[in-house]
Amino acid sequence: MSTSLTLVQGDITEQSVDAVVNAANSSLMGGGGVDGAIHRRGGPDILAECRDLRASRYGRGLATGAAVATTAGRLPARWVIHTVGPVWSATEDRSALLASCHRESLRVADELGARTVAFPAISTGVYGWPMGDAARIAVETVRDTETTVEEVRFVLFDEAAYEAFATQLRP
Ligand code: AR6
Repeated sequence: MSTSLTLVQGDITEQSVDAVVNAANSSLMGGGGVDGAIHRRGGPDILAECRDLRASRYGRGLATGAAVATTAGRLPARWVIHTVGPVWSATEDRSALLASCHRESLRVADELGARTVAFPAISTGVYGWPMGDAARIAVETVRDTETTVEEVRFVLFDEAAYEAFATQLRP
């Protein structure tokens, strides 16, 4: 079965899905933006699992482009899949790392058996990636990735972000 790509303008912490993807940083210890919102609304159980991950498999942090799952705490989801987007660079092409975030998040989702997964526009906030280019990479990568996920829902915070993703989905 093919994966359907859907778009929603709104807050990712309000999505009732199996897994929510977090635009985290390699420390896994929280931050602003999506990361801050997820920890705030999901409660302390998420950070507790992140600490355990740092104390075990990820002593040096989660690498850029990699992904790992924890509980979703009090969010209306079962899991949070934390991934670390690349910081935008005008001089170095880091697109492969942004693609990797999407591919690896779907690989983790498959391992979990997640059928519905919500993605934010990774790297487009604090990390400065231009929205149109991020939308292109996100949509192309999800389309090209083999996954058992049935719905990938991009959750965009504002209208400009929504339009950028909608442009990529138009035939
Ligand atoms: N729901 C959906 N989208 C949101 C939400 C929300 N609740 N809040 C913000 N956005 P960012 P990054 C949008 O900065 O660029 C954190 O401190 C936002 O408008 O969250 O990958 C981490 O700890 C933007 O379009 O993630 C890292 O240190 C997009 O989500 C760093 O920021 C991503 O913005 C990661 O930076």
